[in-house]
Amino acid sequence: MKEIRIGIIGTGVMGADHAAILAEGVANARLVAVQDFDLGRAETIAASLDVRAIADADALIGDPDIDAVMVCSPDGTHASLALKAIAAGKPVLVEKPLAASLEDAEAIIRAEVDAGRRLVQVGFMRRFDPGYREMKQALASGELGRPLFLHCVHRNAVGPDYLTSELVIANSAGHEFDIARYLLDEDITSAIVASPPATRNAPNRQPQFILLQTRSGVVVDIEVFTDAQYGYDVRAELVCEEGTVALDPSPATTIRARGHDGFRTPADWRPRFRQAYRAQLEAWTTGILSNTPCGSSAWDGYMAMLVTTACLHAWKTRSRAAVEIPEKPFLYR
Ligand code: ISE
Repeated sequence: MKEIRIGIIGTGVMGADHAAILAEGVANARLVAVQDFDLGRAETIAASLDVRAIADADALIGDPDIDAVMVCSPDGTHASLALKAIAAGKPVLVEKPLAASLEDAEAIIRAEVDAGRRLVQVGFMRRFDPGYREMKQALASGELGRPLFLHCVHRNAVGPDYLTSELVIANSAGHEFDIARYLLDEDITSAIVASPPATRNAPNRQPQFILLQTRSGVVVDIEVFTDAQYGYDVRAELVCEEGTVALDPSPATTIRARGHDGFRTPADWRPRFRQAYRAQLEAWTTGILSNTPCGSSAWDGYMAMLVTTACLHAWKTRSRAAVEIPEKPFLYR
């Protein structure tokens, strides 16, 4: 079977993580080049993984020895790089968010529709997490009946300095919006947001509590607390007519020490979703080879951004905001 030769744009936290996973070996995939605006950083990673460092992102996208591109550069660059990959006819896995503005996301959708094929996948890796997949299967089996509530918790140990109350919604909560649409298989149509006061550990941002409702009426509540101190913790429970299904965070081992009995929480999302990142890469490259795109499409990335926009409006106006969803192009049906 042919191998997909991959080039990564951006070797910060996520680019470096993807590069490390690819270097360990992913079926059908081979990392061949990395690029970063900090050429020294790209060169260091390239040397350690025995791949090429390319100085310029456009050159990486146009390189005839690169079949597919991963965009892991700062959020503001995602849209223009995705558009260039579409123009070059190359599959592109864009880290979330798809774009920095709705206009840019819409330009990506138009470009894909004009190209007549799906080239963009958005890096909402939770869709490949075994726990979330089992939750979806349990719902699809019908044994639980109709879904009523989806409870979600998203806690980080310590947020980065630049994180504001808006970014808690715009950056972190996006994963919850996408996974809620994936699990429930329907669109989110309204949002309300309430926020407690900032904590003494992070006085410049508030935790957020988001209440969404789907088209059929399922209620989704999301706590996003980026400064929970104790570690990275993601939870989800789907409550249905006949029972519930929940993520079980307990790993295979238990630690008993210093008066505690339990398991360690991961420091951040990378170890927690390691399996999901790997499965996402495998599914992406297998999908390229078989011409069957998978994962979150550009449309899904755009939907997450529309929910974000509604949440920010709801937060600022302290009112319920509707999610205005345009007609879905045929390409994404
Ligand atoms: C980060 O960008 C992520 O993607 C993580 O999954 C999320 O937990 C974190 O809050 C975001 O800042």
